[in-house]
Amino acid sequence: MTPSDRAKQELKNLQPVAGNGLLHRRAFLHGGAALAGAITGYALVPPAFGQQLTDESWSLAPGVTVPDFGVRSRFEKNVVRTLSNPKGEPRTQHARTPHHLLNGTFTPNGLHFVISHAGDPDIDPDKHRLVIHGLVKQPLVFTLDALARYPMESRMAFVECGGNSAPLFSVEPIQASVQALHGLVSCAEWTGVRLSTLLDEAGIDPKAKWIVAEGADPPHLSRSVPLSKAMDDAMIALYQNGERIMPGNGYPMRLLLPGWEGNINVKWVRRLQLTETPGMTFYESRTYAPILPGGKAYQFYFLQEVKSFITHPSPGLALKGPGFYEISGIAYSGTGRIAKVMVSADGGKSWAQAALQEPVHSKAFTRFRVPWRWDGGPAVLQSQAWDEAGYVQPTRTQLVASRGETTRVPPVTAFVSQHYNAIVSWSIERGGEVKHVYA
Ligand SMILES: Nc1nc2c(c(=O)[nH]1)N[C@H]1C(S)=C(S)[C@@H](COP(=O)(O)O)O[C@H]1N2
Ligand SMILES: [Mo]
Repeated sequence: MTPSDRAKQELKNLQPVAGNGLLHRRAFLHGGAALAGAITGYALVPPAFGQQLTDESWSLAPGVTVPDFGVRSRFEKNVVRTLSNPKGEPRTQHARTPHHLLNGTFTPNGLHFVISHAGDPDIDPDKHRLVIHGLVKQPLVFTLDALARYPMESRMAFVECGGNSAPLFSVEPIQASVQALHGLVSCAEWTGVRLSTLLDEAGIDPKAKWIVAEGADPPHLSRSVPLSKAMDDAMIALYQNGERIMPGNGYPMRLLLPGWEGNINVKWVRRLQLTETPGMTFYESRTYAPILPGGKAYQFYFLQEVKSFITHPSPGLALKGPGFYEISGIAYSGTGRIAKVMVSADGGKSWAQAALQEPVHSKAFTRFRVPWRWDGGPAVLQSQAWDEAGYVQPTRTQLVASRGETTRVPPVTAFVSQHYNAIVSWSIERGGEVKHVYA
């Protein structure tokens, strides 16, 4: 028996922890390097070593000048956002994050999703002002410089549009990539000033219960924020992954409400008015107030609930033959930390516990991973997440029972599709192709 045959035998002997080949995450460690080689097909026989490394042009002459602003390799050109309105016509623009081409837990700034209802304003930071007024003891106005003198903090946080994953409300599963289906969520490290610090400085009138936040873009997008959230973990964010916020994400400042519906995270924020009652603005009375099956509006429902989806494999990333694969994906909850993610390869009949990438941050992406031995037969991959508050990601059947589907004739169609957080199912076909199914 050659070492590689032996490794193949060991691979067969590995005990799955759940049906359809889900392995314990220590399988690799126990099997050692030879096993890994057998699994992936990368083991070398000794005489072939030398032929593997050849000197290409880049190994023979000095490279190019280091640029003053780094850009990624030209070989990564296809890792881009998809645009719903590439010509910037006068309607909403969406740019979706390519989750199937990324890994880890935070989203590079150029790939953070964007929803801009009237394009990205080109704001001169020296001219931008943030005004706090209304039910306060002392109205205040801040320049960017003034804000920078206050104590700052950094935190990881996802932002997710309430309409992310909306295609999954349709009666039939829509065949599309994870980018098209779930690309309206991203995660970054945001740095800025706690809103409570600024509100304390302004002095809150005891009558104040809400804050109407307004952006500097032409629609002056406005949303009402309960004062309790504003005093909890809200931030006026100035930096995104260490650099100034991207123009599309709110340059030079945005309201960050960790774990809450994307729309209320007002970009280019310029006004915070403290009020007794909510403003009943357009975006909270119409677009982000979907009508539930009973006819009642799903209004002032801010939380992005516990959710997960598998990014690898996923539609468009076909498997290249039976063998070993890592199943990996993203889990997050607007309530707090992710506590557990279970993965199934047999459509929910059996489950294995995935490894969570540390550190697990509150209200931020958590990468989960589980090793899998695909036998080449049919499989249905699913993930289900739990958060530290004990909330569990629902099945699609459960979600649709309370929230409806997009079957109906318009206008209902336009209103039902918000806050989809149910389990997502990828079917692996015989040839390795990945399809979106409802299991
Ligand atoms: N001023 C302003 N704020 C805004 C928007 C906008 O168009 N204008 N879009 C909202 C919507 S619908 C979402 S989902 C989030 C998206 O944040 P991002 O573009 O930084 O990902 O910003 C919200 N804040
Ligand atoms: Mo949104």
